[in-house]
Amino acid sequence: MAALPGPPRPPYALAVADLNRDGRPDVVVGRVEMPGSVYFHTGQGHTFQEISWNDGKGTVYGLAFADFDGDGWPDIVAARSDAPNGIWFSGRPKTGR
Ligand SMILES: [Ca+2]
Ligand SMILES: [Ca+2]
Repeated sequence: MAALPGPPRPPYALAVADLNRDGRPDVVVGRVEMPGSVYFHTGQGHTFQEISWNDGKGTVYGLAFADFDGDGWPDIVAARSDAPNGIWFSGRPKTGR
């Protein structure tokens, strides 16, 4: 097993997508009332670099990916409870429901 970096935080949703389009799958985690994480595969052994995403509100219970704004980069869409659902474009949050 390769442990993902950072302190232990309970995940609630997890998905895999190549968000930075380097050909290596990355891991996206959503949590309960704390920011989620994107773990970018570094390509150096079983190591990952963590970047946080979202505003840490509510509970992320569903994750999906598509290029919603047509810039060629996958965006994160999250289903949440107790917070607006939202699409995160390259780190810039746009929420709405
Ligand atoms: Ca990647
Ligand atoms: Ca995009």
